[in-house]
Amino acid sequence: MPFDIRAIRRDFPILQTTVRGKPLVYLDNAATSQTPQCVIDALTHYYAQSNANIHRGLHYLAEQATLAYEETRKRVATFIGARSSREVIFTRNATEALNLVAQSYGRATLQPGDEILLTEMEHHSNLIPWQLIAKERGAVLRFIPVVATGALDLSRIDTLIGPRTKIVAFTMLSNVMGTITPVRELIQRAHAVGAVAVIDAAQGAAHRPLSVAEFDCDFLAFSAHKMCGPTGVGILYGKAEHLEQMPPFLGGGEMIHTVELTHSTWAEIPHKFEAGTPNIADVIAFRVALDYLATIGMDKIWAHEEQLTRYAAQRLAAMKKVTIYGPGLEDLRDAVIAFNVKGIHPHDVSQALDFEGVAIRAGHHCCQPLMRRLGVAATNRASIAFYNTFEEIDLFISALERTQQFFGVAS
Ligand code: 7TS
Repeated sequence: MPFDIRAIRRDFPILQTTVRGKPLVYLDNAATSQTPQCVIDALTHYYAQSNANIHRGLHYLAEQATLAYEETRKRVATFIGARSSREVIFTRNATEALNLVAQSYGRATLQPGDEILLTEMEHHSNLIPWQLIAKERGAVLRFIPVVATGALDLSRIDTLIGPRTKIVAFTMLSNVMGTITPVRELIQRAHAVGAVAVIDAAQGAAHRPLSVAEFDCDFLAFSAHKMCGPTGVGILYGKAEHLEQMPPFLGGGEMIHTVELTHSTWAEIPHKFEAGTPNIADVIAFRVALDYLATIGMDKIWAHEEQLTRYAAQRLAAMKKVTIYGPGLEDLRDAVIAFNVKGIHPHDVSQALDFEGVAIRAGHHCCQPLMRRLGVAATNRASIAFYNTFEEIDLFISALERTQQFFGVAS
């Protein structure tokens, strides 16, 4: 199917709306993506036609809802190249998926003095869970540094990874700088010392084709809401051999095999990790989002976004008094650009752009250690999705030029 941007944009009702009387230019996709009509329809259809609790009732609706929910699990498995849908666990978001690994795998395996290797560019969601479990188990956190170009500095990796390293957890794609991390290389390094590799694909899964089988990662986490799906659905992929050994994360209904008053046994994976009534409607609608992305093609999505990101970075770089953080114009960068405008606080830039209908994010982007590394308290961030256009980048840049003029720091 050809990449027809006009047709794609018609699929998203929100992209037809205006904000403060201006056409919406949505460049906050790293925070959450917009939702196509087919996903909205799937949600309405579920509540109108097949609402029931799953995995328990024997009536028609319960059966239909259960089938549809499990259908999404199979769809996710295919989408990420997992060997089996048993390796796909539904959580609330990527954050909960990463906490699950830390609280279950981490608590069961970490010994005092063991090391967890992270990077300096992690989102707090892939940092705090490890801080919590490291403190509890007496484990030590180590960090791969980030250099000025936003890349990971692997020159001293041999001093950071070794026999004490038990977990290596890192993002596929920086949610601040758009840096693409060397996923395969890091996974191989982790496995070479017997550590497990945990991939935070919250950004990565939305932008590039990925295969957990090809990566050979042990765990991978992402969120549906960053890839055209509803909010409230996260995915944890885990190799069956790990998941089978791991204790439950949360206890309650539907995760048990037998229950006595004082002890219990657990259901098979993946159900062992899905206590209580899950987010049925949103999981079911997420299948439609994955079908939608697959119909367009993740390779085409990546190719379009790559061009747009390059164009946006070039236009920003051509402006005076604008600093871009992370990869240079010649380096690979994916969908995310952090920048500051000299003399204007990022919150003011963001607010001024909002008056023009342009939505970006300003702040620390849940990456306070990275902000310190970059020597700033906050940045602006424009983040791109496949439904964005070159015209929208132009509107963003001209709104930014007017902002500079308004604040008297015109280039
Ligand atoms: N990891 C990365 C790399 C992220 O970018 C985010 C969310 C998360 C984990 C957490 O995802 P959640 O769905 O569990 O919240 N990032 C952002 C962002 O950059 N702006 O808003 C949310």
